[in-house]
Amino acid sequence: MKLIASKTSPFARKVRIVLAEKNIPCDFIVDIPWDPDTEVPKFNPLGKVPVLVRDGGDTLYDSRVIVEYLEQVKPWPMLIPAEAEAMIEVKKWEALADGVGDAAAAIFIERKRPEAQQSTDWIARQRSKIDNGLAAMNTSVEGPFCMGNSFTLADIAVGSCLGYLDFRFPEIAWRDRYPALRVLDEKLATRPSFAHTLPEA
Ligand code: GSF
Repeated sequence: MKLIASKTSPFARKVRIVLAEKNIPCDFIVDIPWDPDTEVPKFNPLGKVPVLVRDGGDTLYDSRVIVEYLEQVKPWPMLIPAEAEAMIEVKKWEALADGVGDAAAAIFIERKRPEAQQSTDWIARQRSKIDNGLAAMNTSVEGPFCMGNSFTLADIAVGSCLGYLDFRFPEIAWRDRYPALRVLDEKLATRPSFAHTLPEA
């Protein structure tokens, strides 16, 4: 299997952490979808990373489909609970964390445009999604993990999102306002799967 991704994408990091936690071998092909010579559209018509290329050439996207697939391929250690309520709760966490990542990535892209073309309203709207999303996560963390004693995909999605904010928007300083997320992040940072996949330019 091959994972086509950038080293900065929070969605790709989610997949990389799942691969590491499940100890699934996978080649990592770095491709930045914004580069003029990107090959991503050959693998994903949406031109987005991450893309998983299965042995045999079939491709999977997006990150939520990929992690679901990896859970099917190698159920242990279990990252998505089998029990329906807990499974939906994990998916809700993932949607929330991915949504914060989407809003942060949208601001990053907007700020790349010439200053006169940037929309301050659009940036403010995305910023409120980040702030509201972080506040919702902070009040929902049960401890020690998002959903109590079990380490799940919820923690992987949240940790990836927080790492992206540190990387692109350190000025948000989320640790000062969201103590439960700070404690969670400190715990997650001790796992090799998180330590070895930190975003880098
Ligand atoms: C989001 C992927 C995405 O936005 C997923 O895989 O979960 N829902 C999707 N990827 C960005 C890079 S990053 O911000 O993570 C991407 O590939 N953007 C290129 C583009 O043309 O939008």
